[in-house]
Amino acid sequence: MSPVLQLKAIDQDNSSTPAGQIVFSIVSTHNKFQIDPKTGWLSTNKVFNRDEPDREKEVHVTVKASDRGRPSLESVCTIAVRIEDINDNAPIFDRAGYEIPVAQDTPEGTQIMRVSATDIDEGDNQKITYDLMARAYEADIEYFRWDDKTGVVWLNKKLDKPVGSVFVLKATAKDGGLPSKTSEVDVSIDVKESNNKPPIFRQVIHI
Ligand SMILES: [Ca+2]
Ligand SMILES: [Ca+2]
Ligand SMILES: [Ca+2]
Repeated sequence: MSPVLQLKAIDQDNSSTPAGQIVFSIVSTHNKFQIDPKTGWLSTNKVFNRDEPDREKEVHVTVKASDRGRPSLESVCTIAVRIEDINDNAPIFDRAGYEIPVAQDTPEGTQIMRVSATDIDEGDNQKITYDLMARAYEADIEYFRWDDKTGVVWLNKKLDKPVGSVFVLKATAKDGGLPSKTSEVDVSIDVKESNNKPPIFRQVIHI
């Protein structure tokens, strides 16, 4: 239950008579808010969710100020309550893991892959920063460079490793919330046979 705002109403009748005494109540039937009949303090009755699936970005509530006169006179007012986002979702990678074959003779500077994650929060809470790190051998990471905003990964130096070698890495996606939330995923880069072999003569037999 969080306070939202205090409603004020003025009644020109004398406040020492029932006709000048104000009682606040809620007209809306959705039951998402409550109001203190005397002070006019409006407060929440539930936890809202801006994100999927509820998408409660703005919630309307209609309140009523009635006097105690007979008959009672009243006035109604509708308030739009804007729901602010909290960082309750971590980024989610578009794959459970990445397994990328890269030819052994791939030139440095070639884009070899892109990691991608999405976050259903808003603003900084959904702004993702990517990082890549070696799981097995720290020096492995020197073969790669990446853009921490787009998740694009390039080869940073020639793959001077035998065919069949595997770089065991991990990618992380961290959002900009306070506190932030982070997800990680396995990335393995497999060194494959070169695509471009030089032509080789077949054995020629002279008779
Ligand atoms: Ca009145
Ligand atoms: Ca988030
Ligand atoms: Ca959220």
